[in-house]
Amino acid sequence: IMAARRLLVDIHTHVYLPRYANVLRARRTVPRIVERTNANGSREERLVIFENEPISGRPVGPQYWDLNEKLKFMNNHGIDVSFISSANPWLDFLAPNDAHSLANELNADLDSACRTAPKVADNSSLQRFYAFGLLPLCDDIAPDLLLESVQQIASLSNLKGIIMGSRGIGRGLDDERLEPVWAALAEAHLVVFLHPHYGVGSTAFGEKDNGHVLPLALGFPFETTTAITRLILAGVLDRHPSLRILLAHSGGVLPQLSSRLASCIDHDPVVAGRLQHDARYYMGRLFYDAVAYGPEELGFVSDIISRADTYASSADVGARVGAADRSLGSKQILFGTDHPFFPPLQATDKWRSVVDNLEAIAGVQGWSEDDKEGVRSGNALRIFSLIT
Ligand code: 5CU
Repeated sequence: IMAARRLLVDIHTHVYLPRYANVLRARRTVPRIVERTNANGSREERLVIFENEPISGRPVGPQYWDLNEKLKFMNNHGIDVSFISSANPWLDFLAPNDAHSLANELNADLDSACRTAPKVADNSSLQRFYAFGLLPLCDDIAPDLLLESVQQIASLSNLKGIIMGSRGIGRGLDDERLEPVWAALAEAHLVVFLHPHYGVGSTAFGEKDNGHVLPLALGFPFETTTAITRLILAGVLDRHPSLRILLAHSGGVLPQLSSRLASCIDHDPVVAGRLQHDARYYMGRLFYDAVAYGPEELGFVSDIISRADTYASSADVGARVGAADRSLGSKQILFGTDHPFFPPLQATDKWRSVVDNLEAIAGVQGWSEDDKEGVRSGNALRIFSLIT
C-alpha cells in the first residue's frame, strides 16, 4: 500500500507470452507466426493475426514476448507499473478443450511473471507487473469451463481482471449464455478489459491499399463501440450493477454517439422497455483507457462520464444543465500505451505513441494536476485496489 502520486501506471500493454507465441508458431493458418529469410539471408519472424492480411504480416521480436523487454520499455518511459494483458486474438481460434487448458496455463504464467518481477521500489509493496487473465472464450465452449477459469483467475492474486474480445463464445456479448459469466466476474471483483480484434466496417474500406490504417483507426474502435452497445442493450449493466468494464481506446466512438444512441432507443419502445436508464447513464458505469492520442478527445470523454449520473432517472433531467464536470469524469480514465504495438519506425529514445498519450493527458483543459495524476496512476491503483 503506498501513495498514488507521481507514479505512472500503464493499464493497456500487451504480451504474447512465450507459451502462446509457440502456439502461433506451430500453426499453418492465421493467426500465426511465420519465419522468413530476408534478401541478405537473415531470418526473421513475422506476426500474421488478421484475416486478409498479407502473409508477410509484420516483424515481431522479443518486445512481443520477453517481459524483460517490457521492463526496459517501462524504465525508458518512466512507467512504474504495467497491467499486462495477452494480445489479440487471444484464444478465439481454438477448440474448447485446447482453449481451456491453454487459458489455465497462461493465467498461471502471468501470475508467476508478476510475482517474480521486481518491486517498484525496495520499500514498496507495489509490483512492476499485474495482469489481466484470459477466459477460454471460443465458439460454443461450455459456460461451466468459463466459470472455472473465473475462479482460477480470482484465486491468483496478481491477476486483477480479464481481457476479452468482442466475440464472446461466438455470438457476441449480448449472448444469454454469458449471463453466469458476468455474474461471476462481478462477484469476484474482476475488471473486464474489453478490447477489439476483428474490426467493423471493412466492406466500406475500399480498394486502395491503406495498410493497417483503416482497420486500426476505425475498425477497432467501431468494434468496441458495437460490442459494448450490444451488451448495454441486452441489459447486462442493469442486471450486474457491480460489473466493471474497462473500454480500450477510450471507448471507441461510444461517448461521441451516446446521445444519438439514447435518441434511437427512445424511438424504439421494444428496446427502450429492456433498459432501466437512458443510454447516457451507462457511460458513467464504464471505465476508459486514455489511449486517445489527443487532449480534446480525453476532455470530451470525461465530460460524457461526468454528466452520466444526471441521466440516472428522467426525474433528474433538470440537473443536467452545466452538469459536465470534467474533473469528475477524469476519475474513470486510465493511462495506457498499447505497447508493443505502434513501435517507432526509426530508432528513437521515446515512442511517439507513448509521448502523444502523455501529452494528451497533460493538455486536457479543465483537469487539475490532481486529475491528471489520477489518470496517470491514482485511478488505476484505486480501481484495482492497490491503494486504500
Ligand atoms: O497494431 C495492431 O495490430 C494492434 C493489435 O493488433 N492489437 C492492439 O491492441 N493494438 C494494435
